[in-house]
Amino acid sequence: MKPRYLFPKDYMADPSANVFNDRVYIYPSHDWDSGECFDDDGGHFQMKDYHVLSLDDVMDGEVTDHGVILDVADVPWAEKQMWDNDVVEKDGKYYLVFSAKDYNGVFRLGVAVADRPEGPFKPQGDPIRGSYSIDPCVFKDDDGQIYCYFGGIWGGQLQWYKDNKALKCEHLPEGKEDPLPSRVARMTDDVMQFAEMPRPVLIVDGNGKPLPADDPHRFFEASWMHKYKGKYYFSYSTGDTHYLCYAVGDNPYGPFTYGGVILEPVVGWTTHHSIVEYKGRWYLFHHDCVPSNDTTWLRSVKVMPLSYDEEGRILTMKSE
Ligand code: FUB
Repeated sequence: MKPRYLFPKDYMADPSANVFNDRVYIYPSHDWDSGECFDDDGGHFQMKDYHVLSLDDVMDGEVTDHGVILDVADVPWAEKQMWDNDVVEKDGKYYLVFSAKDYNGVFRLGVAVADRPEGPFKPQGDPIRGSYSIDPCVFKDDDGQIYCYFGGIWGGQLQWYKDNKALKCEHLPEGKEDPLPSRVARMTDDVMQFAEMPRPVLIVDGNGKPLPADDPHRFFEASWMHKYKGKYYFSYSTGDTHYLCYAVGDNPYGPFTYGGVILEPVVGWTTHHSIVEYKGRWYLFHHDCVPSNDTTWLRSVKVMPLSYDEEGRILTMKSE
């Protein structure tokens, strides 16, 4: 089945798909042409607000755009660059966790709350204490515990942190050094803060050895977590090597054993995705830059069915 571009009317990226009340809600970043030049720190991604899209038939259904659900002008602590976000439901409330730069140019994660999945979302006055970097994924486990996975290298600033402390000088591991890991923290019961210090998300090979920094399949950004047949699938973008990959673990903290490539290189610098089950089928949501003729900062959200083999391996897909 051919992939489907979901919203040709506008440029959107980083789609976080969730099923709420038997409907699929997609929370993307909202790309636009700000006029900023391309740079390795993502200065060309100057997003100012979030929309939510929804549908009830993934490959054919009409897509509803519910309009702006949060504007950076309404977030007291955030100045600019509203990058990836994700939403989790708890006790009938919806918690949008998002990344944006504060007035010191530092990426933080914030929370905004709504009574309905389509918002509007009311932001908290301050970012999550001890949060840093970008690309939150909020995952609710079967026991109701909520975990936040986050982090991104280069423009996402992860290389400025070690053991949850800011460094004086950035450090980007090279060669056979251990790579910079994504982070995971359990959220408090009110879903407003980290309940613990973030822990590194370890991706290991079949012998239990961490993938080294020069492995083209090491973590870069865009964490996502889903559960399939009782196993925890941590998936992510490899950034500058342009893959979406996954690794499998027995619990939400890992370690996760590298599983393979989900999607071969896509058009555009970034790859970012989410994986969700709806009406008994699994789907990969992601973005590329085909409709904008390979303009890195003008991305379009896509969806395609995703399959597993008998051993639970995700079958690699070719993007078109
Ligand atoms: O959309 C801005 C950034 O580009 C995201 O945070 C990254 O994951 C990449 O898609």
